[in-house]
Amino acid sequence: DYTIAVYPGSFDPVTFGHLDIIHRAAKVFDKVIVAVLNNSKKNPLFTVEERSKLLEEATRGVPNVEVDSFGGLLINYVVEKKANVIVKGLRAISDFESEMQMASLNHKLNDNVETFFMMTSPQYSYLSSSIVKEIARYNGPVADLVPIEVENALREKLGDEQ
Ligand code: COD
Repeated sequence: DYTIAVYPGSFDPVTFGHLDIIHRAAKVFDKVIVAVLNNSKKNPLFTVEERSKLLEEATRGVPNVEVDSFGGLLINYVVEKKANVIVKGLRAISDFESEMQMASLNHKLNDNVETFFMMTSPQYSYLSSSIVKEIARYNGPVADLVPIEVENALREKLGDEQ
């Protein structure tokens, strides 16, 4: 069977932690759709278009990865894309509770879709988009945490605040 996996997130912005999950998922599943949540309510730093563009630049070398965006319920989007798997990354115990809740709820909404978890690589276990934004806001070094395009976009976006 051809397995299509959806890897959903805010990706505000994409980090090396996200990219590690994307690369590893691309080896396991036939196609990986990275789905950017259109979440104006969460007050993201980057627009959904900016977040998608940064993801596209960062995943250009991986042929079976596609970047898209979605709004509303994730499970409806997954069905619309004819996908059968949701991929999530797990960093710490703190991720577990909400991820367990979302996986259970999504399975209750549609039991043909399974959520697969990948453990973060140890070197990225501390990494999150929020941490990256905080470091960038105070002019700290983010080169080890995000691709160069993201670093530049952060500098541009936060330039007026500094
Ligand atoms: N290492 C490994 N994995 C990581 C790392 C890292 N360093 N950093 C992040 N991740 C993983 C996260 O655990 C997550 O799985 C994914 O990458 C995306 O992370 P974020 O922070 O960009 O995205 P979130 O957590 O804000 O995304 C939440 C969703 C968009 C998935 C969720 O809100 C959702 O599904 N919303 C749609 C509405 C819906 O259906 N709600 C009901 C759900 S039951």
